[in-house]
Amino acid sequence: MIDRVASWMRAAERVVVLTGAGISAESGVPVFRGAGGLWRQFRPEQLATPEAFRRQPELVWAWYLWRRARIAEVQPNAGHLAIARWQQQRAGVSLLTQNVDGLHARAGSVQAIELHGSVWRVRCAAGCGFSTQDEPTGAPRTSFACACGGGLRPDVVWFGEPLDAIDAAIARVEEAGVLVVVGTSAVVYPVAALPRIAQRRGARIVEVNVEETALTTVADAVLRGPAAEVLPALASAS
Ligand code: BJW
Ligand code: ZN
Repeated sequence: MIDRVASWMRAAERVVVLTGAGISAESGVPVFRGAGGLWRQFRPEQLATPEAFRRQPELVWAWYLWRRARIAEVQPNAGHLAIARWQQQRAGVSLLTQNVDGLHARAGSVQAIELHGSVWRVRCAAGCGFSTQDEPTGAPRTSFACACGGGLRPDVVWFGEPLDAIDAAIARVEEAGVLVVVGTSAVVYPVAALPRIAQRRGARIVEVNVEETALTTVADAVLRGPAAEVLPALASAS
């Protein structure tokens, strides 16, 4: 199967890689759903919504600062690195990620579209337009007030909020010959719709995941296994 997928990738003018939390699992970043998932300890509607932030900004910020601290102490893995190398070695490989951890950039990927934002970016919740980027190597953030008098929030996409980059992502997958979907449960929309959009335009859909997902029956090929093993193997085969 891996050789078949590798030959599709060689033949494709444009390859798009779409990643989810599973690609960072082997770096030690907890996924959202399933065993060890972040949502097991915290209900999403408690923390990842604009309402939760309005009600309890301190609690929501504490969750993000805890996640930042975990992310800051881990490293990109062989899966992130394989994608970055593809982008450097051949033209036409673009990366869409649902992840907010910034590990693709740390692995050397360029111009990843971060569909759900980044835990390292902060913006004004009152909408004055202020935005800034914190560094994983810096001291933990202690100020949550904007100069305009409003509060600062993590620049991530919560449930019920629009994805600024979704049109750009749709345009990318519509041009793809192959869409490699890595480590996502494929249940959160609108990102979960991207594989079908790509397939309608003729792309081959490849799933890389340790488990069966909502995408498995749609995929043209399924590579079962951890991303940090499957992606380097696919890279050597292609
Ligand atoms: C491995 C592995 C290894 C493990 N190797 N694999 C009812 C029906 C349909 C839709 C809706 C509905 N009700 C509401 C909606 C819409 C809603 C939605 O989709 N909800 C569903 C959950 C029901 N979507 C939204 O609200 C979105 N916005 C929207 O629709 O706006 C409309 C609008 C338009 C115009 C104006 C205004 C509004 C926004 C969604 C935002 C999602 N945000 C989060 C949080 C981001 C910030 C943060 O991180 O705190 O994004 S939720 C969370 O889920 C996060 C993730 O990016 C996202 C996806 O999760 P992911 O990556 O798939 O992770 P997991 O844990 O689910 O899966 C991990 C996978 O890895 C598993 O498959 C494992 O097997 C695998 N794995 N180890 C390979 N080593
Ligand atoms: Zn402000």
